[in-house]
Amino acid sequence: METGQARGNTMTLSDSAIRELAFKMLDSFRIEIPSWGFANTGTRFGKFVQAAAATTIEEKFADAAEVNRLTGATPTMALHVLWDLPNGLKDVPEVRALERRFGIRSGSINPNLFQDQEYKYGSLCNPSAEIRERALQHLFDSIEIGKALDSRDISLWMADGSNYPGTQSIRKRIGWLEDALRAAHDRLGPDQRLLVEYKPFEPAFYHTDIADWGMSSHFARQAGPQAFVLVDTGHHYSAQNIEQIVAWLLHTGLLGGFHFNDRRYADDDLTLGSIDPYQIFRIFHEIHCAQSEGLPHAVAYMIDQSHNLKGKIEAMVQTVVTAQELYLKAALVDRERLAGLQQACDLVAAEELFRGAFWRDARPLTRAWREARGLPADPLEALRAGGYVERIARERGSRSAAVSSYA
Ligand code: AFD
Ligand code: MN
Ligand code: MN
Repeated sequence: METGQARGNTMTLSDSAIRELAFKMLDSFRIEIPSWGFANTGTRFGKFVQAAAATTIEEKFADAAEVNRLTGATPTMALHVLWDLPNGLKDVPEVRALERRFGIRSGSINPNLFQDQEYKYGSLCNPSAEIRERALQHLFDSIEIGKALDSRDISLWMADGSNYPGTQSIRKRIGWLEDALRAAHDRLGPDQRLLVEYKPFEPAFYHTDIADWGMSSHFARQAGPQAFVLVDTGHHYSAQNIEQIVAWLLHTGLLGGFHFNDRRYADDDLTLGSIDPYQIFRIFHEIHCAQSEGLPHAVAYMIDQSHNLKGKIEAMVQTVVTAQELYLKAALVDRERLAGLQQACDLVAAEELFRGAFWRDARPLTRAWREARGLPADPLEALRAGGYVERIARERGSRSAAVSSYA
């Protein structure tokens, strides 16, 4: 059996030490799945409904439970306030009962400040003080729902912005948003966090009010100490160096978490690692480095994908399995050796160590971990063999086709 001796790429640990480290990493790796990932959604060019799609919050919890049964890594589900708790706090008892029934806890709470007609010209940045007030009240209500569900994170994304030069005052909108986020921060419970997500484009195409990590950092800083930045991997221009942004956010103590997905052109919400797995590895590497140096706060790993073509649950399992493998590959970088090579500017040796860790096949280790934890060795295979999707497609078929997206 090959020892763990470095071939210039990964750890200089023995196989058993690598296995122990791998198990420790996988035991601690948790990634949150989005309720909206189980419902019928589509693109602006149409939606292909799936017979197995969830149309109720109960079905979303059931689907999340199946993903967690197969992967052992997804104990929480992100909720979207309007889609999952249409009656607000009144829906909390039902959600609590579903948590107990399916063994899935409510995860981050996602306000919805982008769908109502009144938000046509913005929500928290709308020129109308009355609409800004209503949007802020929805944010306050979302915070209260989070408290009632013992949910730590309020995950805030807004579609605010404009489509044409000269149609809005960018600076006035900055001021309105600063006020709103400070007010929201003051409503947070002691253990809650406000995660401020940025996005440079879509649905606003001239300017968005939180367009990049710098703006998001500013809003988080000025809102208060419980506000952080949320990095959605699809929310960047194609050439951007996301792991450099992550390194900055780690350095400044502002990294709250991620919405993981992959992209070829824009915010495509493709399955994580389907286009550029190396980028996700590089992101995880930055976090492993910071955490090994004592990163003081939690980083929320969340998936933000909702598939129009792939099977919803199959894509979710595929994403979680990919995330586990990339997280583990990055964890097995021999960071001490790498630091020495970086210090010595031994470029090729540093690069060979780094990308060698990316090329390592982590699947034998993830397979061994699953078998040791009583999980299916191949979650995708187990999903197919288990017949869950076929069963729910039979049960839900007619209803799912009738219900609009984001139900
Ligand atoms: C869309 C937005 C953003 C948000 C998500 C859930 O682009 O990523 O986090 O919907 O509301 O993907
Ligand atoms: Mn997102
Ligand atoms: Mn997005």
